[in-house]
Amino acid sequence: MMKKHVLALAITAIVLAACGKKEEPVATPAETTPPVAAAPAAPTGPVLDEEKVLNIYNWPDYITETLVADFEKEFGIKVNYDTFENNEALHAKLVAGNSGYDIVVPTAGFGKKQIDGGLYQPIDKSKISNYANLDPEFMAKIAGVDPENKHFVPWAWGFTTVGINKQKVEKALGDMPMPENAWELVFNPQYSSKLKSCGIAFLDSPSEILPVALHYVGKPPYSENPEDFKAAGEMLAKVRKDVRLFSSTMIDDIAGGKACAFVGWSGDINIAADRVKETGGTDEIVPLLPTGGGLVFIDTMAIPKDAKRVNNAHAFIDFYLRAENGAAMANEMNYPTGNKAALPMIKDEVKENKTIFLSDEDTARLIPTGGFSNDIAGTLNDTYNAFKRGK
Ligand code: N2P
Repeated sequence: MMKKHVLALAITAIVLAACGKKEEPVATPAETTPPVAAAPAAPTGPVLDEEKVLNIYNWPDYITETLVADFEKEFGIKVNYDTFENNEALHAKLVAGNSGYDIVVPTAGFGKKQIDGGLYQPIDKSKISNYANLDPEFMAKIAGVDPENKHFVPWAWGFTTVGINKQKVEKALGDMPMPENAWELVFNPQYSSKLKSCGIAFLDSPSEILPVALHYVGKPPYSENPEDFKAAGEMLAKVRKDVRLFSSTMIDDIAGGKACAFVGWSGDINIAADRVKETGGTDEIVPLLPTGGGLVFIDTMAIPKDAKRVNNAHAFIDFYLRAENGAAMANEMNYPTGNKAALPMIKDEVKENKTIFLSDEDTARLIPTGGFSNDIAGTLNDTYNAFKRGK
């Protein structure tokens, strides 16, 4: 048995050396193996790279506590896990090339131009035994930006929305009732001028702020028309004086009381809410479901075209797609998953939280996933930077 195994490996090595590339071991031709009576099938684990390393680049606060350690232990692979603050930062890394990363987690809509630019290699679905756990309807949505789901495998999804510290906002608004469309809190000076005292925070990213600003002023959220950006920029300029911070550490900023109204990510707002409760705070932190829509993001795993440890990357993706790992993402991190098999393992309190698993009505109001083309990137960045600089 042992000998057979060694022989198979040797033949594989020769074949690989002859091909000059590192790939999945080639099956040994039947004739070369001596017949062994009733040999049990050799255990088939995933094919791994020689280098027992995997470099992952993901968003902060977006992974369950033990996932990396569990993977490392089971597969004997050392994971280097780095984080980026927004899609723009990830994009810059990928465009520069040689990032060293084997898995990155772009938002699907934003990542479309990375696919178009040839920055990713296709996923080999035959190496992902848990692929069938994914919800076909959800995959169909992603196929809108990644035809046939060739490059993107879902990590988690959520929406960018307005969140509040309820007590502080109510106090700051005084007699003014809450607006029906929660975006008014941060985009309408009548409200923002009142909330200035307890702090308004915006996510620090053009691709998060401009779609919701465009939508708010009645333009297409992913407009390609510079005139529309002008309208959004004028609206933003009027509330600039009321914005306290542009944040890349929103959970800390919310839980630490730096802001009472914020444009943030649904799950992160819920994480901040949990943190306040756990530390004995009484303030209620809530992501609102604006009638004016939240901005959907579907974040996905992708393998950069120059990734070095492609087999390890596939092994990790397969591991992540185990139902229990998808469920943990919702249970621990407040982000829903595209993993259908995970649903029965998600806690009732999470499933019933309408800011995590949205009602049909709120889902219908969401701003669908999309992306800006490279042609409008200059206008997008200029509009955002002018807003941030306040000029
Ligand atoms: C980070 C969640 C980020 C999702 N905690 C935004 N795409």
